[in-house]
Formats: sequence, C-alpha cells, structure tokens
Amino acid sequence: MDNKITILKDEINDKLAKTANLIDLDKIRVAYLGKKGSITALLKGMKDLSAEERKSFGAEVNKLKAFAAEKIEEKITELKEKEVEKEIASMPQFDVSTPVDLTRGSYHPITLVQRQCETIFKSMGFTVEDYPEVVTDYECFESLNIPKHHPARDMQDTYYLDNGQLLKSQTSAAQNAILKKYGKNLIENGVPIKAIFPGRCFRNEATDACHENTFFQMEGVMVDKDISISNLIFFMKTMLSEVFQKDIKVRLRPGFFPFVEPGFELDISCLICGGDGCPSCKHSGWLELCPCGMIHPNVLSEGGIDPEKYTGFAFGLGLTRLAMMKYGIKDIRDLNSGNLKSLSQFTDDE
Ligand code: FA5
Repeated sequence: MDNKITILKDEINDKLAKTANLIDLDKIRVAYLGKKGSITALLKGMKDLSAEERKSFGAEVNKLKAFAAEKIEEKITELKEKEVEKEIASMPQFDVSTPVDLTRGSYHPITLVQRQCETIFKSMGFTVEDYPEVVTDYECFESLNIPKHHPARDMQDTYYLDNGQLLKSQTSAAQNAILKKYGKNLIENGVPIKAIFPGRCFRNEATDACHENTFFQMEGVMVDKDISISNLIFFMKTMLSEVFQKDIKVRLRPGFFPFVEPGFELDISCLICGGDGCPSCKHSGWLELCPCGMIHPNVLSEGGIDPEKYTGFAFGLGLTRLAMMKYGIKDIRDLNSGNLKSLSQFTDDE
C-alpha cells in the first residue's frame, strides 16, 4: 500500500512538471482528486482494511491528497503568471513620454469657434451653461411665448419623440431654465443675469450649402435693470470684431420671434463671395447669422422675473454658420462629413 502512495506521488510530480497549460492541469486534478480519481479510489478502498491498517493508511492517503492539492494550486499560480507575462509581452509597447503627434487629430472648426466665443463672452462676465439635447415642449416652445398650435411653430420643423419630448430645435429652449436659475440672485442681490449656452440643434431641414438638419447655435441672455437695444448691439459688435479680427459688413433688420419684442435679424455680408452672391448665402450676398432682440415680457414673467422692473436681451448665434464664414467653408455639409483631411487643416488655431 505504501508503495502505491509513493508511486502516485512520483507520478503526480512528474505529470505536473510536464504540464504547460491550465486545461491539462485540470485534467490532472480530476484524474487524482476527482470523484473517480486515483486518490479518491484509495480512500474508498480503505473499507476493506482492518481498523488498525485503516488508521495508518488513511493518514498517509490524506497526506497524499493534501500534497496533490497543494502542488496543483502552486502549478495553477505558476501557469497563470506565465499567461499574464505572455499577454504583456504580446501587447504593443507604449512609451508614455513620447510627445503627442498632433497630426493624428485636430479640433473641429465648430469646436474652435465655440471655444473662441466662450472666451470672448467669459471675458465680458458671461457664464457658460450646458443644456440637454432632448427637451420638453414647455422648454422649447411654451415657456418662450409659443403656445401649442401657434403658427410660429411652423418656423422650425421639429423632431418629436414618442414620449412627447423633442430634439432641441433651438438653444432658446434653455432660456426659461437660465432665468429661473439666476433670477433669485438678480432679484435679491442685484446681480445681472449674463449667460451663454452653446448646443446642438436639430430640425427636419432640406439641406443645402447653408442649411443642415443638425447644427450648432449659441444662445446668450442678459437681464438687469435698464438693459436696452444699445447693450445688445454693443455685445454683438464686440463678439463679431473679436471673432473675425477685421471689419465685416453687418446689417440689422426687423425679425419676428415670439420670445423677443422687438426682434431683429443680424446678417453678415457673405465672406465666401464678398457679398456678390453664391450658394453659401443663397445668392443674396448676406447670411443670417445671429437673430436677437429684447426678451418678451411674457418670457421674463414665465422665468419668474418682473418685466416691470427688469429688461433683457437674447440672441441665438448660428455657430455652424460662423465656422463657415470664419474658415471660408463653402458648404455647411462639409462640417458634418467627418472628412478628416479637410477638417484637420484648422488645428493651428488652437
Ligand atoms: C432661432 O433659432 C432663434 N431661437 C434665435 C433667437 C434667439 C432669436 C434669441 C431671438 C432671440 P433661427 O431659426 O433663425 O432662430 O436660427 C438662428 C440661427 O441659427 C440662424 O441665423 C442660423 O445662423 C442658424 N441656423 C438656423 N437653422 C439652421 C440650419 N438649418 N442650418 C444651419 N444653421 C442654422
């Protein structure tokens, strides 16, 4: 019997030494320690021994069992470590101290103008807000003096979701929330509301050189005592001269938006054709860029602000069109094309 134990011990040592993977190792475990394994069989066979033999032999078999279990565990650890080492060796090696190769990617032109506008407005005391892309009918229309079935809704062919929400068709959708967020500080501490909120907008548009179904706007609001159209014009002029760093021709004309009164369309002379007319400006020589106006009293009231005491302006800058004009991009659709070759040329600006 003792001889049997010695043979099994040598056998186990020998097999473990030759095993190079976890699958074979598990087969060895089953062969010796499994229900039908050799060591288990020895234990089962003890019933035929005398009480004395059973005692001493049982102790030996249990020692063998513990030895086998320990050796198998050791081998598992050893093989797992080897597998990890193998995997690490097969991985591409990165040198984290290598300088980043900027030719591999670049900021999108819209990101560049958005960041530039944010810097300009932040320097004038505006805070930058973020807002969701999926909003409610109340946020996008009702709070903006556009009740259900109002004809002004036809100005924006909106994507509605099954749950009644919609894809933000204009950044104005954040106006009500901003008025509510900062109104308390205005009323109690006299701190003017000055915020901009850039964001992606969606409309079911027939696309052309200056219309996309997905585009970016940047809304801005300022509310305080005695805010007038002159303040609005000052901020619009400052923003445009900072972005373009040169004189550009601008025109302000009346425009209708239910949430401002009076309302304006701010157009810039097309920088693609110099005002002669081209597909980028629908052959008019002018590009609608930044509608604006004095916030309607109903919108202020809905935001919890007394229109008898406070006035304010709002604007909705077309960021995507601004990027077109700034970088001389003739077709707005190129900006969403994902063509890295054409987009990468703007990296130097950052
Ligand atoms: C609005 O969206 C108003 N919410 C703007 C506003 C805000 C007015 C605050 C008054 C006060 P409009 O639909 O005109 O307005 O869009 C504003 C600007 O977004 C346009 O002048 C244009 O620059 C840009 N824009 C609108 N539709 C598109 C489009 N399909 N593709 C690209 N740019 C667009």
